Amino acid sequence: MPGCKPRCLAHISAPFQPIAMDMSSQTSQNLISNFRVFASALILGQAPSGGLEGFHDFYASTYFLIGISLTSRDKIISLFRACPDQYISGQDISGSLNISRAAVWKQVKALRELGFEIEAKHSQGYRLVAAPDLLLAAEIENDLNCQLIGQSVFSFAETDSTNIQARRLAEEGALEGTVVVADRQSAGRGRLGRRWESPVGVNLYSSIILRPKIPIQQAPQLTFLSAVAVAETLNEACHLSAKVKWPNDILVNGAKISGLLNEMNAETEQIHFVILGIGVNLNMIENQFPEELTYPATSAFLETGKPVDRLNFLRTFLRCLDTYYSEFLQEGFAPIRRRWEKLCDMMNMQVEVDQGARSLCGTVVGLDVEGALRLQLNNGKIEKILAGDVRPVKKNNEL
Ligand code: BT5
Repeated sequence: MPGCKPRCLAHISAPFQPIAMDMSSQTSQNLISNFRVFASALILGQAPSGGLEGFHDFYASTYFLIGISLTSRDKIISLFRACPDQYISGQDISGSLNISRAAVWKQVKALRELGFEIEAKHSQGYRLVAAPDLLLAAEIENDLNCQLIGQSVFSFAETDSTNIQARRLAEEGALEGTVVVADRQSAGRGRLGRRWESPVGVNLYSSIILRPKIPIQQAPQLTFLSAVAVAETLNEACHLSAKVKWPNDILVNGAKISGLLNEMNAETEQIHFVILGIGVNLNMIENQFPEELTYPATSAFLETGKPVDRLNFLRTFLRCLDTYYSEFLQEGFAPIRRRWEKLCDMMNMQVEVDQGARSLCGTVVGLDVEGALRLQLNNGKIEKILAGDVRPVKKNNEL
């Protein structure tokens, strides 16, 4: 990007490198140096391209395409939301937006084309009857009542990856708490270059910019914070029993319903920004999943048979994230760690950790302050697991 110093962009879920460490070793030092090595590898592979021009290109491909100004449309939606079930006269709308009555009519027509049900009554004006299942910035922001999250919201009908867009915005100075959402991602990303399937209009694809003033080695804690917020939102809003799986998955009945891709931009000891990338399968159906899945996958709809209101889900999630993030900034990691351990599907279970070169067996006894999984080996020693694939040990009579 022009005028931009090269900075490191790195995945911050715990597994920086496939190694395990002894509790007594110089963990922080090792974590930081591993992180830097990993980070610089990523700078080379994923140098940002585009810049603000690129951002405008994408913006042009949003709902904007159907011919209405985003600002006017958002303002009209906000007016309707501020006066639920009430008629607003064309004159009032035209006065508030400083546009002609004919332009108001054009905006209303365009909103109807987007799926908004708007009643028009002679001498009374317009009334919003029903809104479509779209994640529009004005709908997300309206009365959100968060302290930090959602101060600014960007909504795309389609983009490559919300994480890429969030990074562009963050590099341009976007506020802490800025939220990016898309209805579809053409290049949704998982970890380590894997793909995240992102079909149109059914799921949540969102990235949130944070600018925490914390030491770099504490950044992985934010992965656990976002995992707790996603799992608790699924449990509250969809009445599921979601569990967290170390390091970055959320499972329902053993199948993956959500994945997190958290990335960081930092220099020496300072974090410039963190991007929390969150994908949640809400209304996805069987034939929308990729054929080749590493693990079984599911959606809230497949689990409950009930469609999920995506806007409502997102707003509940953002409020939950806001509460936990504010708590994290004030009280540190301890409360999040406790919640994560409560939601962990493998606490006190015998597991096998596959780290490529070696595999370990032990009992999961918790999470450490840096986000490593604490595994008690059969000899009683505690190993800190920083990377690896963790699976429950199958008993002899299980398939
Ligand atoms: C993840 O990676 O689980 C992180 C996914 C993060 C997605 C969000 S969406 C918003 C933001 N913008 C992005 O571009 N990304 C983030 P990982 O642990 O590597 O899992 C990827 C693997 O999950 C794939 O290799 C597939 O096997 C499987 N998979 C792909 N799409 C899936 C889906 N929709 N649901 C469940 N599993 C999926």
